[in-house]
Amino acid sequence: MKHTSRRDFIKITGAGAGAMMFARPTIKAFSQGGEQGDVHPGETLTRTPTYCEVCFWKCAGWVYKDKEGNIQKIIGNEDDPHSNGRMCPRGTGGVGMYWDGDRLKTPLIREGKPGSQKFREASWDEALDLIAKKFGEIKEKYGPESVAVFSHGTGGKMITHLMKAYGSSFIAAPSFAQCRGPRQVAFLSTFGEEVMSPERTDIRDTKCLVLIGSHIGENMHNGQIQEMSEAIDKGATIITVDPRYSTAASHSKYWLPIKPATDIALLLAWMHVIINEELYDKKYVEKYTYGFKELKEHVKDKTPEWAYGITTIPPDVIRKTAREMAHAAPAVIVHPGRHVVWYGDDTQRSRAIAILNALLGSWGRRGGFFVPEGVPLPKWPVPDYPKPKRTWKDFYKDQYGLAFEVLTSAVCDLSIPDPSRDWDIKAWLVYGTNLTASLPDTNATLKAIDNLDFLVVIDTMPMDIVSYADVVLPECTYLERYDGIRTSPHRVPNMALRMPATEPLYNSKPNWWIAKQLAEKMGLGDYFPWKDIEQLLDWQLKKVGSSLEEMKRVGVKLMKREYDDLYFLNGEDYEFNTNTGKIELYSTDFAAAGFDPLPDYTPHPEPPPGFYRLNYGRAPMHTFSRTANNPNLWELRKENSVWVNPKVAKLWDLKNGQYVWLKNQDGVVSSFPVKVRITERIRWDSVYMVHGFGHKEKQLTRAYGRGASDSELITKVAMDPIMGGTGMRGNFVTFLTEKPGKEVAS
Ligand SMILES: Nc1nc2c(c(=O)[nH]1)N[C@H]1C(S)=C(S)[C@@H](COP(=O)(O)OP(=O)(O)OC[C@H]3O[C@@H](n4cnc5c(=O)[nH]c(N)nc54)[C@H](O)[C@@H]3O)O[C@H]1N2
Ligand SMILES: Nc1nc2c(c(=O)[nH]1)N[C@H]1C(S)=C(S)[C@@H](COP(=O)(O)OP(=O)(O)OC[C@H]3O[C@@H](n4cnc5c(=O)[nH]c(N)nc54)[C@H](O)[C@@H]3O)O[C@H]1N2
Ligand code: SF4
Ligand SMILES: [Mo]
Repeated sequence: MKHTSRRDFIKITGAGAGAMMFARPTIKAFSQGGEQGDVHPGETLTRTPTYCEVCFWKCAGWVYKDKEGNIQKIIGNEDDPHSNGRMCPRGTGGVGMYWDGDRLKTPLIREGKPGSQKFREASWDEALDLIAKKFGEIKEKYGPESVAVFSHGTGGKMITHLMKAYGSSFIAAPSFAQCRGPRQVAFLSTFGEEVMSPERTDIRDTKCLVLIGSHIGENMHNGQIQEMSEAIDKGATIITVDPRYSTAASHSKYWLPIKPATDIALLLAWMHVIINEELYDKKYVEKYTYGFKELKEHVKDKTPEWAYGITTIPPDVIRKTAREMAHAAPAVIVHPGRHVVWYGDDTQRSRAIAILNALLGSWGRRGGFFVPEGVPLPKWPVPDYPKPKRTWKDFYKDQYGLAFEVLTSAVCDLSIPDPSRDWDIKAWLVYGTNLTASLPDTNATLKAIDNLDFLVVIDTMPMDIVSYADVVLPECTYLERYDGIRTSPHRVPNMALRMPATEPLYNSKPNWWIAKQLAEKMGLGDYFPWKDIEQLLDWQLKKVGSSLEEMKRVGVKLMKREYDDLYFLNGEDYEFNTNTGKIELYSTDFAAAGFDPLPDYTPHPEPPPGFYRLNYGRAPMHTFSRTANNPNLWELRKENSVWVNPKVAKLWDLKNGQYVWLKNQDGVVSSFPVKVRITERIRWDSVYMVHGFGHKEKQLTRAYGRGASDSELITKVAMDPIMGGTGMRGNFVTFLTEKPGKEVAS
């Protein structure tokens, strides 16, 4: 067993961070651990509160400025349960988003024909007038549902509020069908509640943490990493199931290098052992669950020997790890993961994870899953939204029965005219999401865009999606604006404030201002009745016993729990929010919607000869495609590489550091070459790369042409029939050592 101290773990996970040199000379400090809060001797710095937007963990921190108003550093807020006073390397480097000289600086309007790459600068008034006019015309001619919205990130709330007031019902985000959707549906059907964000995993107090492809360590979700290192210090057992030797695997007692796409078989075999050896929590299962008999029958023949043939994990390892979990129970977490859209049967895999947790009695128990509580911030009263005439469900009556958010793929499909329909989506408003990198099958996205009458993009950077817009609105960064109060539920209910540390650079504006201005121009001013966001926030905060003035001082405010139920299910009666009022091992929701009520293993396609499965994930110092051009984080990692097993490298005569092009099963070739990294840490049947590189937009002066884009190579999507998740890990690539000619690069 390999115990690693917290210090080591943080050091490993934040690789290179300690030696970080910032591109802007004015930014001197990198704050981690003990350095936090240190102010340079002789300098007088002032500080304002924020919460980070470099990823969706939303850590609260302080932005320090010198006398000239230059931002010097961002450090964690000690009271914040998301960060515990520390930011991750991306959060500290977030200031690079503010300094990036490539930022969008002023509104832009496309000149000439659709598709022309010529934009002219415009005033806010002109750009917003144009949008209001176009949206007005579309509403009149086709109905307001013909304008679809894609949004991601905190500011999206204001924009979606505006568009719901307008009457739009097609409001989609990549956080559902490209990320957490399967786990949300699975946990909701099993426990009647979701896992939420930050996850309600009680990692701090766990005795056994099972990670199934959840690569905490590369996935830098701050509080989660800190709790994991705390648990390791306290002797928790880590079991990592990952075809790749991940950072988490290197800190694990057991690393199970599973054959990709076979996890459900392993999960069923674990259930088999736990039930057969009577290791499950009998009292809990009897009192709180529904369908144990059916489950027992279902996994009767799912022996470790059966799973061995599928997963390549030896039977004795399956038995030993099942026993480890049971011995730690109920202080055990089979982690639900987060980006779970892999193979198209992901809701069933997530269900298997949920069921395993139920057998172990970990839901609602210390060291398992706690019960989070949020702050109920009131909404400023506004008129009801108009009732939409159409929703996406009207077009997918017999499909994706358990999806409860709009599918991004449905918006794309409905934007392409089809003779079987007399109605199409005509325009998109895209806020804070780089769709050509975030949605798989880029060509389908581009085809939909080609068919639009009008595309508006609100972004901070000239990202790829921006180049397709008819109108571009430059938002200021999170460091230059207010946003809604962060109230994500946690062990202790809490609120965090984001306020401008400095005036917006250039001619950029905050989302709340953009939404309110547009609302007024569109005759929807009633939906934005407050004078400015300060008035709104102060009103909301006063209703819960605080004020804007107080939040500016403290940044984070911890509140009292209303209910003393952080852990429950120790024998008390409890009614779950499911059809049966019980934890559903056997899902009545799934049965009613025509899906297998108990998860089953189904085989998935294997790589064709000469091809390797395209596996992808995160790098600790980058977030998706949004940070590739950030001067501070770019310094830490300028491009991605493709991980290749030594056996494969030998076969192809590849050398470490050599550049290759990747070609997928459909003949799509990466736009740019990518550096080979030869390593035993990846199985011979797969290659691995970090998502978010290979930018094609030349205005991104640092990120342009660096590395390869996984999204581009993900042309085959395995749709999850249950909720429309876009399974992305069924794509296969091969190597091209020469720059491909025109005929292959089509
Ligand atoms: N191939 C592939 N696809 C994936 C994934 C993957 O690993 N591989 N991951 C999936 C997952 S888990 C997720 S959650 C999604 C993420 O999907 P996205 O959130 O779309 O990811 P990004 O590529 O970071 O795009 C964010 C965009 O918002 C802009 N932006 C950043 N800050 C602001 C701001 O304050 N205001 C405005 N207006 N814009 C801002 C950035 O410049 C960028 O254009 O992607 C999914 N898609
Ligand atoms: N630094 C950083 N951290 C982030 C983000 C970021 O952009 N940057 N994004 C955040 C977001 S929104 C999300 S959703 C999360 C995503 O983070 P996770 O939920 O942890 O991501 P996954 O993509 O599910 O997991 C990637 C891992 O799955 C493994 N894997 C691939 N195929 C299989 C398989 O068949 N079986 C098993 N068992 N494992 C497999 C890969 O080898 C890799 O180690 O990260 C979050 N944290
Ligand atoms: S985990 Fe890092 S990038 Fe994400 S919000 Fe926290 S500090 Fe920011
Ligand atoms: Mo995600």
